[in-house]
Amino acid sequence: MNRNICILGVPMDLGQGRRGVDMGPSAIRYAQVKERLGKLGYDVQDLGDIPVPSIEERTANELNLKCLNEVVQVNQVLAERVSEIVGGGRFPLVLGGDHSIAIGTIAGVAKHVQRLGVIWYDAHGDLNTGETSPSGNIHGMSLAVSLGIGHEKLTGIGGYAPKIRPENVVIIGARQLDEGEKLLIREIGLKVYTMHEVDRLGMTRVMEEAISHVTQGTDGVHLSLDLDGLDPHDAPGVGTPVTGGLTYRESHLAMEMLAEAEIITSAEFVEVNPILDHSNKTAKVAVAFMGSLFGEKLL
Ligand code: HAR
Ligand code: MN
Ligand code: MN
Ligand code: MN
Repeated sequence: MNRNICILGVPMDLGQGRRGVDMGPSAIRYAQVKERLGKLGYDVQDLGDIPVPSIEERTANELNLKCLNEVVQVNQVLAERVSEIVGGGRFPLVLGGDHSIAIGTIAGVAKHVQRLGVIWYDAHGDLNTGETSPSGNIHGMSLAVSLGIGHEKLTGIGGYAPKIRPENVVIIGARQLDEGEKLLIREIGLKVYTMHEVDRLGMTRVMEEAISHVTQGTDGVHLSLDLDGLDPHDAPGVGTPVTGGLTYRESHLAMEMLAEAEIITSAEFVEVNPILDHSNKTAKVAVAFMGSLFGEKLL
C-alpha cells in the first residue's frame, strides 16, 4: 500500500435531494480519520474541502439532470485535484458528499492508469441516465457516466471518455435497481453481486471472486464505497437507506480482504449524512472501515 495519503473532502449535496450530506466530510474528520490512519504509520495530509456552490445558488434544471451545471463544475475541479494527488505519487482518499463525486474522482485517477478496476460497494447500481432515472438525481448516474454512458457534459469531465470499462467493474451489495439499470447491466455484461449472491456465497467467496475480477488486466483498483451499501441498522446516516443490506461484520471483512490483497490504489467514502444519523455513527463506521482498508489488525 502507498504510505502517503491525501484526504480531500467534497461537501457535495447537489447530486441528490436531501440536505445534510454536504456535512459528510466534517463528520468523517470529527470521527478522527487522520489520527486513525496516522497511527498505522501513514503520512496523512488533509487538503481540506473543494468548494461546492450551495443549493440556493443553483441554476435551472435541464433534461432530468438536477443541478447539471454545478455537478459538472465541481467534478471538473475534483478530477484535477485528484489527478494532482495521484501524479504526486500519493493515495487519494476522497470524502463525500453524495455519490455524484465518483465522476470526478474516477476521472482524476483513471488519467494515470492504463486500465482502472472499480469496486462499487452500494445498495444501488448508479447506472441511470437522464432518460432512465426516476429521480433526475445525478448521484444515481455516476457509474454509468464513468463507463461513458450519459450526457456528454458529464461523460466528458476530465477531457476524455470513457474512464473505465464494464469488464473491470464489480458491484457489491446491490438490492435496489431500476428497470433501465437492469437492462444496462445485461447489455454490457456487468458483474454484480446482489444481496442474493452475498447470502448464497458468503462474503469471503464474494470478495475472493471480486478481487480476482477487478485485478484481471488492470493496473490499479478504485474503491467507491457508498455507506448505503450497509444495512441501515449499521449505517443509519444515509439519504437513501434500503433494508436488507450488508452488515458491519461483512463489510469489515471485505475491507480486511482488500487490505490483505493490497490492490486498492484510490478510494472514496460517500453518502454520509450526519443530519439523518445518530451520534455520528455512520461516519464512525466509515472511519473504522478506512482503518481496516489500510491494514489495521485486531491482533
Ligand atoms: N436509483 C435511484 C435513482 O436513480 C436511487 C439512487 C440512489 N441513491 C444513491 N446512490 N445513494 O447510490 O434515483
Ligand atoms: Mn451545500
Ligand atoms: Mn451510490
Ligand atoms: Mn447508494
